[in-house]
Amino acid sequence: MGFFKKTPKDDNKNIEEQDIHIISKIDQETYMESEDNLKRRNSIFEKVKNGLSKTRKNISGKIDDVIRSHRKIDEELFDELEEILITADVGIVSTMKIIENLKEKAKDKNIADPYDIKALLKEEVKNIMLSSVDNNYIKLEPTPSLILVVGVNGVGKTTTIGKLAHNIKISGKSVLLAAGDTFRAAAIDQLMEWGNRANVEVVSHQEGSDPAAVIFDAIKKAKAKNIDVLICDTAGRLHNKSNLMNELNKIFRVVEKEYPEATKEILLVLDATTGQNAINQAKVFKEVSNITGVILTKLDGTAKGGIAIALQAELNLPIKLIGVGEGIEDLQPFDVDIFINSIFE
Ligand SMILES: Nc1nc2c(ncn2[C@@H]2O[C@H](COP(=O)(O)OP(=O)(O)OP(=O)(O)O)[C@@H](O)[C@H]2O)c(=O)[nH]1
Ligand SMILES: [Mg+2]
Repeated sequence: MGFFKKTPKDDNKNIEEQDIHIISKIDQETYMESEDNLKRRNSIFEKVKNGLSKTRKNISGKIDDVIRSHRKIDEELFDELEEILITADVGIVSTMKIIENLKEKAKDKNIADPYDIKALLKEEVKNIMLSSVDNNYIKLEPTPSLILVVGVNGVGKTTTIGKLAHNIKISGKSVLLAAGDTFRAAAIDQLMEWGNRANVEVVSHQEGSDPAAVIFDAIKKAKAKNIDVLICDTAGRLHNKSNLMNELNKIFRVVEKEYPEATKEILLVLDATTGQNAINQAKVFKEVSNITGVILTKLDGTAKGGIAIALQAELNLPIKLIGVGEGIEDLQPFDVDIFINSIFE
């Protein structure tokens, strides 16, 4: 099962393959009308909810405890809620904003019962996430499109690319992969293996070769073969900022020069289990490149999924995909409503 909108040319494929998750602007609008889309949405919700169970316990569970222990709404209640958000890595700036708005709303609405605070808090978290970015969709249209995947070592770039390639492929688009991580031979092999699994071709050079040259060749091939989506892996070294900047800039120049017509996404992969480190990485990458979105992996392994809120609300980086496990089904589109419902239920 994939999650990209199926292109019309694939309408004749079997039903099983057509039963894919769809999260695009158009489909959001038709969710209300289509039972099918509702089913898909529910299946995404189930996956995401399971993956976020640790974060839910950490946020929702603790909020329930705090609310239960308070008879009235006072400064102490707000302080305790604030602490819960901060320890869940929501980030100080967004936490302050959320609590401030919460206090105001509670006052405006004359809320006196602590039990009513939770729904209000949920609403405020949602507001702050929605107000900071336009949307959370990966832009693949008009084709051809190119996705450049960046991020430090071990965050999940290559496995995510494999899953993404599979999802885009079964949505009916042609996909090509570029093994732009030439640092280790194993990295190239790993991508090749994903290419095999997803039945997608991989452009690669030898270990140690110039990543920009790999991307150059891949673009040439994508053009020659009329490929819809080219996904490029990159090395995750971050010895120092100028090193990273040089390598990425060289790749960006090649992309701009050779593929100006392509719809582009530069997706930063971050490992949610690394907490504040992930935030720092986001800041560095944002400085050196025009990141268009974040793929937040390993949310299943952490209670600090609040990082998604900090990334989106403080750094204005739209989360586009989340990893909630190691399986191919565990890469899911990010949807603010589904996320909030998953951590507040
Ligand atoms: N639990 C869990 N594990 C994940 C998730 N995403 C990726 N992983 C695992 O993270 C590990 C590292 O993934 P890679 O794809 O090799 O990471 P990378 O960023 O390409 O690493 P380098 O190539 O060394 O820079 C693998 O064991 C993946 O299975 C996720 O959402 N949840
Ligand atoms: Mg890799």
